[in-house]
Amino acid sequence: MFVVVIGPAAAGKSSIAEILARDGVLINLDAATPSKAEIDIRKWVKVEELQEKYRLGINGALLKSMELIASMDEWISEDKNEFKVVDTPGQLEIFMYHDFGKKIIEKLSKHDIISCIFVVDAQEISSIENYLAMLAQNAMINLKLLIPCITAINKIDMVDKSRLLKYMDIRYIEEKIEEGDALLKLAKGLIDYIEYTSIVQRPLLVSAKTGDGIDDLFAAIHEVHCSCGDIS
Ligand SMILES: Nc1nc2c(ncn2[C@@H]2O[C@H](COP(=O)(O)OP(=O)(O)O)[C@@H](O)[C@H]2O)c(=O)[nH]1
Ligand SMILES: [Mg+2]
Repeated sequence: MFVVVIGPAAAGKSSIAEILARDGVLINLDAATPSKAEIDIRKWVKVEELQEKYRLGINGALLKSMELIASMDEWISEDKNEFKVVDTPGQLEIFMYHDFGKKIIEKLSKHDIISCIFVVDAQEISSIENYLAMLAQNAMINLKLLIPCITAINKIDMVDKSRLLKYMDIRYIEEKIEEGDALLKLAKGLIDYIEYTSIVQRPLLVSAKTGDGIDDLFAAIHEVHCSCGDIS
């Protein structure tokens, strides 16, 4: 199985990928960041070299790196018995907007089944609106990549866990939305949209630092393929 770890910069993707790969193989596709991964894309593609060669800024060079990675085969480990964790750069648009991310997923799917983990930073979820926006992003990733994607809310050691657990209760969200006005319709529509599009609906609260929730994350990764994606 490939487990592709996606998410914004500094959410903790690499930290989680390293933990998940303890009993498997770590593949680093972030061509900008040195990594201890067994398979490191920087052996073939380095962002700083692309910047110089194509006269690109950091973002353009990272996009270029994903284009090259999508057309390469060297980095794909073919052993079907292995648990392969794929770490990615923090440019979410690679997966949500451009087709390079999709091409990389298609390439992987020729070799083995794939799960995806969408890692977000718990500290960024300071309101129900932020929580809903985060779920909508996960729904978009599901839609764009067509693979089951588990949301892992990381750095749970840094926030009040009970507040996040409240947001995860759909009745609490509906109550709060009723109290608001301007964005009422949008938020209600968003809940319907998320329920309709999300394959995996229950976000997991984890901490790469303390190890909290990591067992649940492992279980969800294995469960997502065994139960046709329904872990809600
Ligand atoms: N407190 C805390 N810090 C974390 C956690 N996970 C990652 N970090 C820190 O967040 C920063 C970014 O982590 P990194 O894994 O490099 O994020 P990435 O850019 O998404 O790959 C680093 O300083 C990590 O030590 C966590 O669960 N709790
Ligand atoms: Mg990283």
